[in-house]
Amino acid sequence: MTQLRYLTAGESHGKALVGILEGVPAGLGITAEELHVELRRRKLGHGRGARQKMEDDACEILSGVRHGRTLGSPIALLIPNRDWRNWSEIMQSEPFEGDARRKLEVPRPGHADYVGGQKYRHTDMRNVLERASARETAIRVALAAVARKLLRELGIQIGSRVIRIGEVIDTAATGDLNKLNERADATAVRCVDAQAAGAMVQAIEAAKKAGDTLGGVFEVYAWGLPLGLGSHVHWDRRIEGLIAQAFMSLNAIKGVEIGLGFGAAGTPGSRAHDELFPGVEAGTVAAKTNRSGGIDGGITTGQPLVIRAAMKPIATLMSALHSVRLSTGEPADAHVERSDVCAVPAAAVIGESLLALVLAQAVLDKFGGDSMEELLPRFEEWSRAAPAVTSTPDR
Ligand code: EPS
Repeated sequence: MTQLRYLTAGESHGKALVGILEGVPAGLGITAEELHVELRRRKLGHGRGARQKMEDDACEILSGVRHGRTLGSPIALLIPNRDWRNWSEIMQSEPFEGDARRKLEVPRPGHADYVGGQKYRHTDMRNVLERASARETAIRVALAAVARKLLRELGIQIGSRVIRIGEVIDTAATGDLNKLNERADATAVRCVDAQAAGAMVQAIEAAKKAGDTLGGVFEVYAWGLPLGLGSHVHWDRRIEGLIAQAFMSLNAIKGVEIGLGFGAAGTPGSRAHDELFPGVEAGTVAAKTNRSGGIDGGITTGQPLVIRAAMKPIATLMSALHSVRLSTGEPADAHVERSDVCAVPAAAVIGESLLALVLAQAVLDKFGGDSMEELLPRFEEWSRAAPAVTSTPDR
């Protein structure tokens, strides 16, 4: 069993989102404001709908933290949904008969509506929509902010950029990872190149006008890692498997790549791997490339992790797709309700968060510790004993 575990609960238009993170060592400094920094980053991005303006995502720490430091006990977080006031009757937990408002009877193709409704025997597929909604990711980002803080104490950083929205691709080099988030946070769609950002915004506006939606691709990086997270010895300890699972758990993600990813399939072996050279310091090893994306054989090499994920377009279209009214079996336009046109920039920040949770889990599984006091020296000693593969500039 892994040391760090989490659970979330909450419906999109329910009263609140809640989450519990268990296994965080005691003595980690954390404040609600540090959670808010990440929650605000998640709200960024052109293409979100009216709901984003309504929600302030104010997160309350209910337990597990005292006087700004973790206690080692479960950390419980709460994000109230401000929209709840408009849904308090429709979404109430008390028995409530005869209200057909906001009932969902025509499933949206590509959404969980139909399969979820069939599986859980719901005739009103709002009972599926509410939990299938990506609103849930707000609480995951809040929980992950604690994991990020733990990683940062160890010198591990995480950042992301959007590289594609619809047909528009940002081909600019990622550059200095330490400046990545600052640059990406500053553009309207979390990409690096200002010109590409402008074209992406235009593409989103055109999709909106057409009642359509757009997907895209984002890239997540982690750097400052030690060698040795994950393992080659068993399928469920391989770190790329854990990362792929976490990314695939994010709504609308249909593909995940690490390093060269699908590109490796067409690259000869002579150009698909990272040749090793003596490092600058005696006893260390360096690579001029990072085609592996920082993972070999299920184990981190210490080079930056490079993960790419493809998000499909959101399944709620204002120009509805063909579907079926399940009560009559007749063709009908799919259910339409307020939604986003494009959420790829938000997904990138959520991807960072999911990676933080996986990496914090892997760190705690390897080094353990009930307190930061215990964890930190173990981590440092290991990093000296088994130095990371260093990156040398490509010449
Ligand atoms: C979502 C639909 C929209 C999004 C929501 C996710 O909400 P609504 O149906 O209330 O307009 O804004 O995302 C969030 C509220 C959020 O915080 O990310 C969906 O159906 O997945």
